[in-house]
Amino acid sequence: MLQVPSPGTPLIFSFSLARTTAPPAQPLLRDRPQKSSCRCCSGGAAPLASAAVRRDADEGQSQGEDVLHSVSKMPPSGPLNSKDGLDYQPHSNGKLKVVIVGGGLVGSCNAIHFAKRGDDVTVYEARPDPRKQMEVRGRSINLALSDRGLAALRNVGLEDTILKKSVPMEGRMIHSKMGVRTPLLYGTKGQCIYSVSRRFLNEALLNAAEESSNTKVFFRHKLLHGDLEEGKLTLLNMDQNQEFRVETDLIIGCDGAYSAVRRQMMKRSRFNFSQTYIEHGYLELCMPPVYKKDGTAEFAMEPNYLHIWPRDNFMLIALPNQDRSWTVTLFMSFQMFQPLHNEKALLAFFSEHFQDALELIGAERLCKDFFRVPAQPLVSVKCNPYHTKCSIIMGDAAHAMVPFYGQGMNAGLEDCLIFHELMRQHSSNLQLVLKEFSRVRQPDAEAICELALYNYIEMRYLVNSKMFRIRKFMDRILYSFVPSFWVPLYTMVTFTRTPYRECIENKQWQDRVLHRTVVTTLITASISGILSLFGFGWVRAACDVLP
Ligand code: FAD
Ligand code: EGO
Repeated sequence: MLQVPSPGTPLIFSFSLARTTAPPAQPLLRDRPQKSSCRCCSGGAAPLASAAVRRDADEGQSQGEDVLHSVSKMPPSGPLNSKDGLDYQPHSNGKLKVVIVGGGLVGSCNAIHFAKRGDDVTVYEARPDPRKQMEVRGRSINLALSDRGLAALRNVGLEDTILKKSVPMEGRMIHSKMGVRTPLLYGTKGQCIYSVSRRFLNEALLNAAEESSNTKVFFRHKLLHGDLEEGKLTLLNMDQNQEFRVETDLIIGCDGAYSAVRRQMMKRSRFNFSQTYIEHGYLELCMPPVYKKDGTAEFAMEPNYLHIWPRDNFMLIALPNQDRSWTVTLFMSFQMFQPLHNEKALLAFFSEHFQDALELIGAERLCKDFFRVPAQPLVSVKCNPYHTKCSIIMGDAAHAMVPFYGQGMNAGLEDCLIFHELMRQHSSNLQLVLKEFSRVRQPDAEAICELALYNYIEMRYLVNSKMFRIRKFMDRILYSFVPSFWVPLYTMVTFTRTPYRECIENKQWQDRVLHRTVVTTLITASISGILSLFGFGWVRAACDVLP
C-alpha cells in the first residue's frame, strides 16, 4: 500500500516575503473580443479570441517524442517474439481491430494514437456528438492542462492547436478573506499551466480522430456488456433502440469514473477495486467579463493566474476562459451546502467568506448559477489490474481521482502515451504490452490518486490564505536556492513527467530533511536560550557552531 506523506511540514519559516499586491496585470492574451455572452453561462458564442501562446524554451523532461512516427515506420509485424509464449495473432498483416468505449478526452486521444499506427479503430460514445450540441451539460467547463497532458497532445500533433486556444496561468493568486490578493508564481523559469475548455479539447480530438479513414466514431452508442476474454461486446444504438454485437481484437475502456468496461472486469476473480466518495462536492459558477465603454470584454481579475480562495474547510477556485469570463468552482462538504437553500442564505455566505468574488460575479448571476444544478459528488477509484486477455482500461475508468491536484485528465492522456511507448518498446507484442501497462502504470496512477486525496486533506488543514501562502512560499525559497536539489512536489507532478511514485518518494525525503532541520534548530535554539539565562555565554557560542 502506498504511503502518503504526513500532513503539515512544520510552518516554521513564517516570514512573509511575498508581494501582497498584484503586479501590473500583463495579459498574455492578444486581441479583445467584442461583447458576447460568456460560454460558461449561456452556452452560445464560440470562442472569439485567439490567445498569444507563451511556451518557454525549456519544456521540461518530456520523453516519448515522435513515438508514433517510429511505430508507423515499422514493417508490419510478422511472428511476434514474446517472452511468455502467449503470442497474440494480429488479424491481418499486423493491423489490429480496436474498439474504444467512450469518446471523452482519453478515448478520443487514444483513437488518434491507434489510428496513426494504422489500426482499424471504432469509438462508441454514449452521449450525442458535442460538435452538434448547443450546450453540453456535464462536468467542469475548463481544465488545467500541464506537461503530461501536453506531451500526449504533442505526440498526436495537437499541442499547438490546443495551446492557441488556452489561457496560460503563471501562478496562483491567493485571495484572503479581506480581499487581499497575493500572486505566487509556479516557477522561476516561467513554467505555467494552461486553462482549456473541455469542450474545445474534446472537439479538437474528435476532429483529428475522424480525419483518418481507418477511424469511425459512433455517438449515442452505449456499451451494455461484454466478454473481455473473447473480445465480444454488446452495444445499444440509442437512436434506434437496437442492440447489436461486435467482435474485436482489443477493447479499450475509456468510459470514465463509472466505467461499464471496468464493471465487466469486476466479474472476474482476483480483480481489486475500491471507490471512495469524499465529504465534499463541487458546484460551478460563472464570473462574467467586465465590458469597457467601447464594448470590449476584459477579465474581471488578473488573467494569467489560477485564483484560489482558501478557507476553513471549503474553497473557491477560478480558471480563465477564452471569452474572458471565469469558471469559478466551489468545493465544500455536502453538509455545508445544505443550509444554502435560498438566495438570502447564499448571499450571506458569500459576503462573509468571498466578498470580493461576490462583487465580481454579481448577486443575481450567482443565485441563478448556484441553484441551476445541485452540488456534484467527487469520487476516487482505484483498481488493479488494468487489463484482461484482450482489454485495457485507461483514464478515469482506471483511476478516477479527486480534482485537488488538477491531474485527472493529464494522467489519463499520459496513459495513452505510455501505452504507445510500451507498444514500441515491445514491438507491438500486445499480450506483453497489456501486462506491462498494468505492471508499470497501475502503481503510478494509484500514487496520483493518493496524492490528490492527500492534497484534499492538506488544503483543508491550511485553514486560511496566510497558511497556504507560507507553505507555498517555503517551497519556493528552497527551490530558488537549490533548484536541482529541492523540487517542490507540485512542481515535480505538474511540470515534469517524473513517474508519480517517484514524486511521492521525493516528497517523503524532503519531509524527513525538513523535519530534521527544524528539530535541530529548535533544540539548538532552546539549549542556547536556557544557557544564556544563566550567563554561560561561552556554552552558547559553542552551541551556535553545532550543526
Ligand atoms: P470522461 O471525460 O468521463 O469520458 C468518458 C466518456 O465515456 C464520456 O463521454 C461518457 O459519455 C462515455 N461513456 C460512459 N459510459 C459509457 C458506455 N457505457 N458506453 C459508451 N460510452 C460511455 N483534470 C485535469 O487534468 N485538470 C483539471 O483541472 C481538472 N479539473 C477537474 C475538475 C472537476 C470538478 C472534475 C470533476 C474533474 C477534473 N479533472 C481535471 C479530471 C478530468 O475531468 C478527468 O480526469 C477526465 O475527464 C477523464 O477523461 P476520461 O476520458 O477518462 O473520462
Ligand atoms: C500546500 C498548499 C500544499 C484544484 C497547497 C499543497 C492544486 C493544488 C482544486 C487547485 C494548484 C490545477 C486546483 C495548487 C497545496 C488545478 C492546484 C495546489 C485548487 C483546488 C488545481 C497550487 C485545477 C496544493 N492545479 N491545481 O499550488 O497552486 O496546491 F485549489 Cl481546490
